[in-house]
Amino acid sequence: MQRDKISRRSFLKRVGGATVAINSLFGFNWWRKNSYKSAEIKRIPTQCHGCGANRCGIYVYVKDNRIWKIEGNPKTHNNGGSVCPRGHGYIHEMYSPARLKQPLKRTDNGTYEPITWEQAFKEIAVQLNLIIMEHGPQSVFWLQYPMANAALPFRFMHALGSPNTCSHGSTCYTARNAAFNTTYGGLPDNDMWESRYIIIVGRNPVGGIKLSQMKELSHAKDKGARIVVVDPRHSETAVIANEWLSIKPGTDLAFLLAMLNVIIEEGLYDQEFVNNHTVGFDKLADEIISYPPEWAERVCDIPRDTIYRIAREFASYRPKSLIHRGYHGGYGSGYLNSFQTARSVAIVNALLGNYERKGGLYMQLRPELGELKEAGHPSPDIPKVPKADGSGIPGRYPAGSYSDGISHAIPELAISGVLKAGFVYHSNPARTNPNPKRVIAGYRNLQLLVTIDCVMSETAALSHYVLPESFFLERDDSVDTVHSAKVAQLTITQQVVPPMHNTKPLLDILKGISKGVGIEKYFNFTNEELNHLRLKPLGVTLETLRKEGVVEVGPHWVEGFKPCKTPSGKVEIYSKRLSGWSIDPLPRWQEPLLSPDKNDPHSFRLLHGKQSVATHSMTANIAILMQLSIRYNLLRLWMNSRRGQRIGIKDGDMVVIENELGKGVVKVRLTEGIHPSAVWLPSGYGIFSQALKNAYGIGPSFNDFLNTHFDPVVGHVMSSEVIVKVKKI
Ligand SMILES: Nc1nc2c(c(=O)[nH]1)N[C@H]1C(S)=C(S)[C@@H](COP(=O)(O)OP(=O)(O)OC[C@H]3O[C@@H](n4cnc5c(=O)[nH]c(N)nc54)[C@H](O)[C@@H]3O)O[C@H]1N2
Ligand SMILES: Nc1nc2c(c(=O)[nH]1)N[C@H]1C(S)=C(S)[C@@H](COP(=O)(O)OP(=O)(O)OC[C@H]3O[C@@H](n4cnc5c(=O)[nH]c(N)nc54)[C@H](O)[C@@H]3O)O[C@H]1N2
Ligand SMILES: [Mo]
Repeated sequence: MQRDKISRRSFLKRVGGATVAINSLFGFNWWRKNSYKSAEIKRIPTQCHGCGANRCGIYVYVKDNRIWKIEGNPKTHNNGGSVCPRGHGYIHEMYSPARLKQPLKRTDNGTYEPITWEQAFKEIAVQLNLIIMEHGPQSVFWLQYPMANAALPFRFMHALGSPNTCSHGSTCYTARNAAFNTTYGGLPDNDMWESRYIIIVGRNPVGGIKLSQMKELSHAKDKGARIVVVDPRHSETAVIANEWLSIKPGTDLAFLLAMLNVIIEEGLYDQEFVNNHTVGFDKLADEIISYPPEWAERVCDIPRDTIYRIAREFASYRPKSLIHRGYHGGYGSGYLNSFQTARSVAIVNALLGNYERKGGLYMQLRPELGELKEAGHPSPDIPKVPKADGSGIPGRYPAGSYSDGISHAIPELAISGVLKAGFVYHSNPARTNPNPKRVIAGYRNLQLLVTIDCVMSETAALSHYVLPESFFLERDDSVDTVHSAKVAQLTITQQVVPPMHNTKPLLDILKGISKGVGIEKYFNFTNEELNHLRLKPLGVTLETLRKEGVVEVGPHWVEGFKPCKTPSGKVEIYSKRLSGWSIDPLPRWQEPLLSPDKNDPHSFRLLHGKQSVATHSMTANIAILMQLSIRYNLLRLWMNSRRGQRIGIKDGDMVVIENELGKGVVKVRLTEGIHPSAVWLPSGYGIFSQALKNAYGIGPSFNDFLNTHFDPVVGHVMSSEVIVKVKKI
């Protein structure tokens, strides 16, 4: 109890000023006395924006134009009636004094002055015109969150003539996506609900929250399914698993190759599926002999007997067994071998016929939304120039996707002068990309940087112009789709309350800038018209969608193989396309790029990951979420107890993490729950924008220690290829 009191007090001391400000802005007492009791309660469905990834359906309860509370919309697949801590926390951002309240322009002395929208649009357009005239449209980039509104910036950039639009994907999931695209022709989902044996490799849906997956996992467990978590860390998901395999980080590929070895050598695979629906099995069978569990145990630290047992058990449940498709932690963008690791996950599932089967992986159905051109609106052509970051280009990053690109290449391209101007929309690369010093140097080198955000993020604070977007509860977005289930759903983010400040939604911002650069004909529509058109082919009215918040659109997924969108139409165990690019066409063992120094007891691999109370950098400033972190002592570096003892570190000690790039101080959590070769740092801290007072200066970020890498297949960030020294202060 005592500890809790102290942490709460010290927390309030840190956020003191902000707490007072929040209270006066809320005017909560005034509101409670004057309008709370008599006000009509409206319940408006919309989507939660507390994380970029999920867009859960919620009901917002509004009294007298004030948000009272939110609840999960029980009809949405993504969350089925629940809301996670970040969702509840994020609505507080609406009333935060840190919100941007009007457009801002950087002055010569580095401060910001408020300007009108008209001035902002005019000046940005003039500068954009000059830059395009001198350096061409491809010198302009746009970085954004991948989400429902994403089509609008592509339209804007294509109209300008630039292919350089990218998402945060290169720091998140591009290795995984490219691997599943190569193997299956698309990214499948997991049917954990029906599965009897679930292996999860480096994914933690309970901490890196996806509410639907948490529900599916507990349902499967209740029905007697076996859950195996392969993770160097005893994660929140490992807590509910039957078995936790503490793997040496960066070596999942060895574990999976050995699984393939047992499945093939012992003939445990689905012969019929392999014969009819895959290519290259024989080539894999020839090579896989080199990877028995006896070999793998030396590489990945999982005992050979365990690998044999798991492979046999897992295969015995086929096709109602699956290896989870993963996301970020294990092989999204972590290691040099992440692409081949994700390929191996896809191949194990395919050999057992766990693909397009109940209880296995399956391809979600995507409804075809209507388009603006159907109402005669002109569509700009896709520019023919290649992407400046090299994604999707043979000889550079051939398997990279056009829409994700390589966001962390921007600083380099800005320093070399290839990029001159850019827009950052709903993203914060100065905090979420590797090596902030280099990101800052790169972005500062741009002639024009415009950030569209709701707060003064680290990236906004580098920008020439900062444009405030209305908060998600204050605006309408493009109609969205939810695919992560056996039938697709349409959903929508719609306005719940009027904007509090002088802010605009994205479409109005694009309209404003497009006038001055002569591309306004591409934005001659309202959001309402866009949404009507998106819905038109699906036979759903905007009115119904607004009322329900979510509407199912068929057809339902049915079991059974469908031709893959791969060159052969089959599951490509062997990929000719990869061999044409001089990339291993079969998964073969590949060491991680870096390894800790075995002779130095202070040397560790630095891992990072999600905690339930934070989304990347974007929620750190929310007082109530940061308070939960402090209340539960969440900001600690996990270190293996034996390793700690060896270097004189006790549980709760303060330590310095250091390498050639960065230095940071943090408290240690000694635990048996982490592989001895690594330390693990939660990833929601390290805010250095001084405007974000509740989070400023609290804890380091893994990015402070991470060099700028590009893997050779998709150019992803390799965010776990980082070695640090840890010492007691
Ligand atoms: N609370 C919360 N939830 C989120 C988000 C958030 O910011 N906060 N963000 C959303 C987004 S964008 C994403 S991408 C997902 C991420 O979701 P996840 O990928 O599940 O999250 P992570 O915490 O990055 O990593 C998962 C696990 O991988 C483990 N891991 C690290 N290295 C290795 C390795 O080499 N091998 C293996 N086997 N395991 C390893 C980590 O210990 C961690 O437990 O979460 C989504 N949900
Ligand atoms: N430090 C750190 N770095 C990371 C990660 C991490 O957890 N921590 N995770 C990695 C992963 S998995 C991912 S996916 C990426 C994510 O990388 P980013 O997309 O850069 O991460 P966020 O912190 O979510 O940044 C979102 C930005 O959008 C702003 N924003 C929020 N809502 C709105 C809105 O409605 N409109 C507008 N215009 N802006 C809005 C937020 O204020 C914030 O500045 O980062 C990767 N790198
Ligand atoms: Mo992510």
